[in-house]
Amino acid sequence: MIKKFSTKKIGSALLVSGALAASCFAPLAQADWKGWNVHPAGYPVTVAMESFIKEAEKATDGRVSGRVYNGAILGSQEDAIQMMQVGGIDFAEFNLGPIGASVPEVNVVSLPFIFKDVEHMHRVMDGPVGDELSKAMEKKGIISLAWYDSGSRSFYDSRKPIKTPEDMKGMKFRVMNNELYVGMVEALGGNATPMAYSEVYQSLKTGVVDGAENNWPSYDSSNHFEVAKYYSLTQHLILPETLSVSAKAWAKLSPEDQKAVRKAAQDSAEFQRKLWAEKVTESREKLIKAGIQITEIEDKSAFQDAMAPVYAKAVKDNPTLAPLIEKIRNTK
Ligand code: BDP
Repeated sequence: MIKKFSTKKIGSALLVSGALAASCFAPLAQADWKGWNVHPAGYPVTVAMESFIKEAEKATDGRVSGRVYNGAILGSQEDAIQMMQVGGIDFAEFNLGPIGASVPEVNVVSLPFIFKDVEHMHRVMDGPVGDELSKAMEKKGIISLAWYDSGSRSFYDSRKPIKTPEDMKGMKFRVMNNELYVGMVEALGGNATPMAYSEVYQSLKTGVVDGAENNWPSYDSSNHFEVAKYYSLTQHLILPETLSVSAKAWAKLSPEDQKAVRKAAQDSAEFQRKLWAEKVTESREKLIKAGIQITEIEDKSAFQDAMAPVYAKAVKDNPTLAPLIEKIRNTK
């Protein structure tokens, strides 16, 4: 009697031998990278990250590929920074604010009003200070490949316009995870509580906090404007962001592939900066139509002067910040 093989069995036998053949003949292991992202689809960071991983795949003939997980579904930014340090995620786009909690040198960019404007921040980050911060991050397992933009952050709240620091008295603001920001809000007379980004909408809505602070595109995409309509243009922070790869994933690449992936990251940063500029205008126009109340603050000196103790404490806690502050101030 001829023994009949079920097609299912033949199929799985073929699959197994196929997989064996692939693993024997593949020239190099293929890296399938997991990418962390806090933002939603369509946000400039998201679009640029997707373009990065696609270009990296092309440039390495598929030896690197990956997927971007949006909306912080892999965990909060605070957790993701730690996950990257142990190789639990392979690439991510982080704001340098929360990175300062793990890499103290990076706190220099979180000193309020340290940059004159976005162009100054670009000159600093594209020069020796940017390189120094990359090296400090590398020592902590985070390989920064390119700097992305996130504009300037201003306060918004559900109660009233902020024209002077006195207006912040008695109000509670959410800040990103970094003690320095708690000190910043307290020096201005308010109260602050660090909180994950995903929790802010509900906290504003229910009055757990009165306000938060962010740039135009995030104020828009997070829908915080719906529950905190007073946007007061303090522009106290201009924070760079980083497209990074975990040191563990990076070490598995050949030098040629590292070069190709770095190039894909830098091209994506150029793309992101263009998308960013467009998004700022789009969000501002949309939110004005939606009825938010903007407060322009021509003279920011009261806010700036109040930052002296914040700088003093930051330098006392971490003396390596002093020369970095100098270098940023000397960057024309
Ligand atoms: C956005 C940043 C994002 C932060 C968020 C926040 O791009 O990385 O998570 O602010 O405030 O502007 O948490």
